[in-house]
Amino acid sequence: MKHEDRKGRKHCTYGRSVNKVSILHVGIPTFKLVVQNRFLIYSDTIQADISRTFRNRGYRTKLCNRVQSVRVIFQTKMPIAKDRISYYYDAEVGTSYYAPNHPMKPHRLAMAHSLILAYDLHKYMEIYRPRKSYMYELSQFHAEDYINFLSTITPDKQHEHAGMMQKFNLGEDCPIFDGLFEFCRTYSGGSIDGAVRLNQGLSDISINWSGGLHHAKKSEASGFCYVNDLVLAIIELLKHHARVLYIDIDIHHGDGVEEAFYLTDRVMTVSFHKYGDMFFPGTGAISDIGENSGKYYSCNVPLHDGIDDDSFCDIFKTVMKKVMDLYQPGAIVLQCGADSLAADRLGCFNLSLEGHAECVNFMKSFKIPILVTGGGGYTKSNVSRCWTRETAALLEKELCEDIPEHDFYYQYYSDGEYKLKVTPTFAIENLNTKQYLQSVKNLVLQNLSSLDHAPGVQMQIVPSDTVIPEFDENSVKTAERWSTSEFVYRDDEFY
Ligand code: V1D
Ligand code: CA
Repeated sequence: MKHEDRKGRKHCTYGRSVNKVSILHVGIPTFKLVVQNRFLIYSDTIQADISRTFRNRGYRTKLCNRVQSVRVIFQTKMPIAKDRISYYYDAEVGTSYYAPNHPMKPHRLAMAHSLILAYDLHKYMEIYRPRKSYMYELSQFHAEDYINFLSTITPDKQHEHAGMMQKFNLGEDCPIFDGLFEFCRTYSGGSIDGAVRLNQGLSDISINWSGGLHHAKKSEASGFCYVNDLVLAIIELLKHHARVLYIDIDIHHGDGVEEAFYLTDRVMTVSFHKYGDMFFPGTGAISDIGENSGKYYSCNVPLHDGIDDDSFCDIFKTVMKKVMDLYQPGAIVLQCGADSLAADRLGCFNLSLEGHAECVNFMKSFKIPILVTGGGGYTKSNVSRCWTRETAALLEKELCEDIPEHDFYYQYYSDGEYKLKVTPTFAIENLNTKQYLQSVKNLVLQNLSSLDHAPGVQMQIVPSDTVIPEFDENSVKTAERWSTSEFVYRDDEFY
């Protein structure tokens, strides 16, 4: 929506939806419901539901005994509390540089952050500069010798360590660059802290567009990923939740996360990806469903080139609705790799921003604590468009299609006429026929129907949120050891 300010300049504003409950009650009330010290009266048929709705929205509610009262006609309008969203970004990750001609450009993170600020979205979130995760936190998943190597190797020394470079799969896809280990500590710190905030009930949604590096393995870098922040965040969520659901809409298979939890029913992984033609990483067949206790708790949706919004959203919603019904997770981690968009430099799907964001909206609609991360994405201007659009979706804000002027405006957004849109191309044929998609759906739903309904778990002694193991007391300052991500005040510092 456009409006003029007092000086007559035109500005864009974002549809601000004022959330209101409007309840008209006619009848003889039997229960008294107190919401934030104001009381509302309802009949006994709807009171439990209404009370839960308010509680889920963050209101303090108290349900009192039956009220002996007269007939009332009662109408109330109450604002509903918005989702509390925490957002993690450190400018240092946005200046990291893999290698000349390498498709992974962390600069896309600086562009996305800048666009999010240009649209004023920071005003509605808590902005954090993530703390750097510690070695012992990384070792919750990764092998110590691998993490030690990552922490000491430098570009000039790498040639002296050819054996280790090969052992840990470092090289062309995963080069050693200046500041590599700090980069890993920062993007993983954001995802871990995002999970901690969800666990503590301080946020409903955590966003870390710098995270989502789903290919990293226990002792191996892979596909531009060194440390698997998603696995680390899920391990954190498992301290509070019996079941965690991982969803991956990057065009590549989420192999690192799947592998980490392949044998357990406490994490269900669902990846949508291009499969076949030797497409990286080559895993993610529909028949890969998990093993031992994890049998049926890994789910793969293999797709062909050119999938469009309608087909993708249809299969995504069908599968995820069934997963949510059966698995009933306590928390969700959603990897939103933007290489599934049309015109991606490495990808071959044909999604628009709307199709991609519809998946995010769909998962948000279940109102379960959710960590949302980035991932792949190789057409920089579209990556920043995508994650800005999805930040707005999570905030329930509408964005003006004209990109606001900001630092990167002229250099990067002329490609789409300075619009916040990604146009699917007719030049790409959708090789996913109706029959193919139906057969994938049938097989996936058949596998899902074999899983136990919401498996229980004996929650034993739950580790504390920030486990500090034994280590050299003198090597780390006390304040540093216990610190969490730094809150960035909204009006004074936006990098
Ligand atoms: F084109 C390149 C130029 C320089 C360095 C690497 C590449 C490149 C393009 N595609 N590398 C790839 C993929 N690697 C291979 C290798 C050939 N080897 C035998 C394997 O095909 C890797 C693609 C990684 C995709 C990463 C990701 O988008 O899924 C991601 N998600 O989160 C972070 C990254
Ligand atoms: Ca995927």
